[in-house]
Amino acid sequence: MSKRALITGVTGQDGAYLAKFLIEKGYEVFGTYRRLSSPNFWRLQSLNIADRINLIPADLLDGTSIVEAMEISKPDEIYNLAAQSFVGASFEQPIGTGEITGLGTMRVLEAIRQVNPKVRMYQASTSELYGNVNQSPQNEDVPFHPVSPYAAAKLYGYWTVKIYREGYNIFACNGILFNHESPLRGLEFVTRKISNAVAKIALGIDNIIEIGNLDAKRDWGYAPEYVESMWLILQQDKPDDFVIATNESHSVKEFMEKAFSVVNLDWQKYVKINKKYNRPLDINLLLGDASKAKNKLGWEPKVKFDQLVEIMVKEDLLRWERFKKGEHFPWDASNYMSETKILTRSLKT
Ligand code: NAP
Ligand code: F7E
Repeated sequence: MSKRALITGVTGQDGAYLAKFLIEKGYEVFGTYRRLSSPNFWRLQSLNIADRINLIPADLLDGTSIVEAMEISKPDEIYNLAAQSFVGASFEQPIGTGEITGLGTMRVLEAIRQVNPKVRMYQASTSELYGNVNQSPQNEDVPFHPVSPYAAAKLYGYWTVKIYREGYNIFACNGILFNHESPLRGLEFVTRKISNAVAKIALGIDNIIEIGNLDAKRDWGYAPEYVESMWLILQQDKPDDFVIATNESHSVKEFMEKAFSVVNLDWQKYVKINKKYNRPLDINLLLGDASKAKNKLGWEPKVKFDQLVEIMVKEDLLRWERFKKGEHFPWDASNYMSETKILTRSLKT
């Protein structure tokens, strides 16, 4: 009989890639989605898997709906990916972020404890837990020092996982994933914001990108590879926590330079600094050490920085070209106010 997996947050970047990966492994995949006034299935549609997932409405704010999702799906494995995941927004909505990203994890663990403690659970923990540490690279033993409401909420989630593992013997694991990106990344995150802007500028649809802290450095990997590590973590004999990273760190400025070089343009002509994108606190440098994952899971990243940037810029170029030709395809641009203005303007010209 095929294994059953329940993914919270299946409509997000990682949820979509993980669902595809598990379907290809022969799993029966269930995924939770939020009831919104407009459906948000563009990622599942663009991967051609929307009709291969059993979709269940559930919200991490509502514990009853998670219990219900567990009862419907009867999973062997739960991947808790749902979160208010944008660090910037966590400063504007700190309470909501705490409720969803922090307490939401406890609601999933409680549902497991009550419905079926044998279920294995993956928790989407994050390199944001490290905050501004002095120790680099960061491995599983480096102490946490969160510097955002998002990171504080994730820290709560991280510890609840450990408490339920040790206290109730639940197979619950933290994947401490460093930033991972893809063409399915939300447009508010810096990498996709840049790849999307570069595509528009190269095609003459736009002429500027406004950006915040160019000096921040991140360890950026490729999301489709990172979701494989989530599955590997749950296939081990014992529950454990793992850092997943590329062991390379690059600045936002380097990302910008590389992205513009893909379309043979000089980035400095198009970039404007706007302080409104700065955060009250930001992390200067993140650099992961994923040796434990390599040794125990056999996981290693293949796509590195330059290739990642190229993949993202080329896919956004393709999208804007298809849009200009009048094609209809699953895409997120129309969900964003800034893009809607450009879409309308382009249609008129
Ligand atoms: P994402 O694209 O922002 O997806 C988040 C998902 O959570 C979406 O499906 C969203 O649904 C759902 N969600 C938000 N609020 C919810 C609620 N109240 N109840 C139920 N679902 C809710 O994030 P991602 O990049 O795929 O990341 C997946 C997870 O990994 C997140 O927990 C994130 O914090 C964590 N993480 C991400 C990275 C990274 O670099 N990507 C690194 C480390 C950890 P809608 O579609 O309805 O908004
Ligand atoms: O910012 C700087 C910004 O929003 C990266 C989430 O998936 O990864 C992600 O969090 C850096 C920061 O990602 C802009 O200040 C400059 O220093 O793309 P980001 P993030 O905050 O690293 C972690 C691992 C997660 O867990 C999160 O869920 O880029 N930056 N200018 C900017 N960032 C944005 N968004 N927009 C700018 O204009």
